[in-house]
Amino acid sequence: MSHQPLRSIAVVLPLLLLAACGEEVRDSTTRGVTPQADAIDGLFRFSVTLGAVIWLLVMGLLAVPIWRSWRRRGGDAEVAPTDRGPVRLDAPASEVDGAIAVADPTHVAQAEADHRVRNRLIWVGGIILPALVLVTLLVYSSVVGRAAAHVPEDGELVVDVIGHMFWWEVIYEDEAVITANEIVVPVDRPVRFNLTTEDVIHSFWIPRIHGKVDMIPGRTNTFTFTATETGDFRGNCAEFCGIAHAQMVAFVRVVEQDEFDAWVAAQQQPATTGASTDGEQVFIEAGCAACHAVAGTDAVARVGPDLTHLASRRTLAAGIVPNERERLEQLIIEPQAVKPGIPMPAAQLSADELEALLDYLEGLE
Ligand code: HEC
Ligand SMILES: [Cu+2]
Repeated sequence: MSHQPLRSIAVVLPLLLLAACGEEVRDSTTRGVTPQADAIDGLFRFSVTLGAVIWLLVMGLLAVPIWRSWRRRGGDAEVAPTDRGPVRLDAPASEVDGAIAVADPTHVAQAEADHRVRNRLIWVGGIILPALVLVTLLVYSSVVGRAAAHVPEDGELVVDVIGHMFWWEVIYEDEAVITANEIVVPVDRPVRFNLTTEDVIHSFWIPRIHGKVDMIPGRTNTFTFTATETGDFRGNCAEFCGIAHAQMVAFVRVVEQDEFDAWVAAQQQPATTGASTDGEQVFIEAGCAACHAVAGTDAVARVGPDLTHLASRRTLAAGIVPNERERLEQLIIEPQAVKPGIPMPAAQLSADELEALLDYLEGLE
C-alpha cells in the first residue's frame, strides 16, 4: 500500500486543528445577537449532531462484519478440523465458508439467524430510521422557518433595503430618512426589513442577525428581528451579482434607543452645506448630481447612494474603504482603483475644484 493517504492526513489534520486556534470569527452564524439567528443556529447544531450520531452508527455497523471476517480467518487458521482436510489459509472465502457449513450443522441455524438479523437491519436501518430522521428534520426546520420569518409586531421599525450593483440603499419611510450601506437600528425593538432590488438578484445576509434572504426584482421579501446586543454587525451580498459582488458589504449598527433617536433627528436635517458653496457648484457642474442626491440642493438623482449625510458614514463604497479624505479623493478621481467594476465615472477636475469638492463632501454631516 502506498503511504499517500496517510501523508495527506498527516498534513491536513494539523492544519484543521490549527484553524481552531484562530481568533473568534466576528461574523459567524454561531454567534447570533437575535432570537431569529439563534433559532437558525439551533437547527444547524441539531443537524450536525444528528449527522454525527448517524455517521458513528453506520461506521459501527460496518465494523461488525469486518471484525467478524477477520476473526473467522484467524480462527480457521488455528483449528480448521473439517472432513475435507485442513482449510488452506489462501483459499477463497467461499470455499472456507462452504467447508465450515458442511462441517457443522449448527452453522446452518446460525446462517438463518444471521439472515433474520440482516432483514431487520434493512427494515429498521434502511427504511424506518431514515424516515424518522427526515420527518424530524422537516418538522424542526419548518418550526425554525416560521420563527425566523416575518412576524408582525407592535411598534416595529420598518426599514426598506434595496440592492443595487454594488451597494445597498436604505430607506426609513416613516422617519423620512435615506442612507446607504450602514443600517442603524435600536436594540431590543422589533425591526422589519423589506428587501428588494433595483437591478439583478442580490442576497442580503448579516450572519449574526438573520439567515440569507434574496432580493428579487419585482418582489419584496421581509423578515423581522429583535437585536439583543448593541454593536456593528457586518454582512456581504450572498448572491453573485456581478464584478464587485464580493465588495458589496452591509453593516447593521445596533444602538441604544436614545442614540437611535439622535441619529434619526440628525439624518432628518437638510445637508449642512454652508461650509463650501464652491464645492456644491463643482458637485453640480462635474455631473455628480446626475447620479447622487443631496437633500436641500438641486441634486436629487437616485442612481448612486444619497450623499446628504455622507460624512456621518464610517465607510465608502459599500464598506470597502474607511471614510477618510484621501480615500474620498481616490474614489472621485479613480473609482475603478478603489472598487473595480463600480458604475461611477472618474471625474476630471482641477486641483482647486477637487479641494473644494472634498471640503463640500466632508461637510455633509
Ligand atoms: C453614473 C453615475 C454616477 C456619477 C456621475 C457619480 N457617481 Fe458617485 N457613485 C455612483 C454609484 C453607483 C456609487 C455606489 C457604488 C458602489 O458602492 O458600488 C457611487 C458612490 C459614490 C460615493 C460613495 C458613497 C457611499 O456612501 O459609499 C461617493 C462619495 C460618490 N459616489 C461621489 C461622487 C462624486 C463626488 C461624483 C462627481 C464627481 C460622483 N460620485 C459621480 C454613481 C455615480
Ligand atoms: Cu449583490
